[in-house]
This record gives sequence, C-alpha cells and structure tokens, in this order.
Amino acid sequence: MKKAAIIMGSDSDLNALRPAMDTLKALEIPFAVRVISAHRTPEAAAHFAKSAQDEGFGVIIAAAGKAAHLAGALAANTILPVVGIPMKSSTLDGLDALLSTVQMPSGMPVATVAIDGAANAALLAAQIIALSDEALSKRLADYRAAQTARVLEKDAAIFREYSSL
Ligand code: RP5
Repeated sequence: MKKAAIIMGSDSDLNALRPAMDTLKALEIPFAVRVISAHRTPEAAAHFAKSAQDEGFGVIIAAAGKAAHLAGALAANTILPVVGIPMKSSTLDGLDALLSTVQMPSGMPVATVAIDGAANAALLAAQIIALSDEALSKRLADYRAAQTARVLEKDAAIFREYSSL
C-alpha cells in the first residue's frame, strides 16, 4: 500500500495535526510525520518532495501557518498530490495561511482543506490512496456508514428529548 506523509512547518503545528494521524491510523494507512519548513529548511523540503514517490509515498499532506508556502514548495518538486492544511497559528487566525496555501498559480495545484482541517486532509489523502487500493476503499465506505449511523442516532436522541409534539 502507498504511504501518506504528514509534513508540518513547525513542531508548534503538531497538536492540531493529531486528528490527521488518528484518521490515518483508523484507516490503517502507513504514514510518516516530519517537520520540514519551506523557509527554515528549504533544502530538506525540496529533497523530501523529489524523493517521495520513489520512497513509496502516494500523497503528501502539508500543514503550515502564517506565510504558508510549504504545500506549494512541496508540490513544485513532485507530481504526487499535495493536500494543504492552512494552520491557525497566527494573529490573523489562519486567514493568511489559507490564502497562501489555496492561491496556487495555474499548473501547480494544491488541494487545500479548511483552516486546521486535519481530519479532512487525512480523509482526502485516504481517498486518493484508495483509488488503487480496494481494501482501503471498503474501509472508507465503512467509515462513512459509521459516521452516518452516528448522526442518525444523535438525530433520534435529540428528537426524543427536545420535540414537543
Ligand atoms: C509556520 O509558521 C509553521 O507552520 C507554523 O504554523 C508557524 C509558526 O511557527 P513557529 O514560529 O511556531 O515555529 O512556518
């Protein structure tokens, strides 16, 4: 199975990325977690992106805040799909990172999720890997079905407790 990579611009991003790790674990997808900065360790960023496909990665999740160039810098050096997570790590509450991550020039896509959208980033990465992995595709379908069941249960419970019919 292809591996996923979770790359963060700083270790200060780590806690907000736990939902991504939990989701990949729940779906039994192997993943590497790294701190690599587009600005502070640019050579490492280029090296990681250039070698990722040969290393067996199928998708890269890149999380960064502030002037968030990490996802774009990785995307520039690989044809693997890159999922960008803008981090809410600044006085601008992540709007700066959202715009820096999502506004990629034509020809160089980054699939950007919501600010601090770690769980969705992992799910999108899983869906990408599942294109060539039937067992994972089945696990994703089960994951969706369980989510639906949970919401239906909550609906029934809230209907019972609060309705006045
Ligand atoms: C970004 O700057 C990182 O991704 C982080 O979200 C933000 C702040 O980094 P630190 O100054 O906390 O290392 O590059």
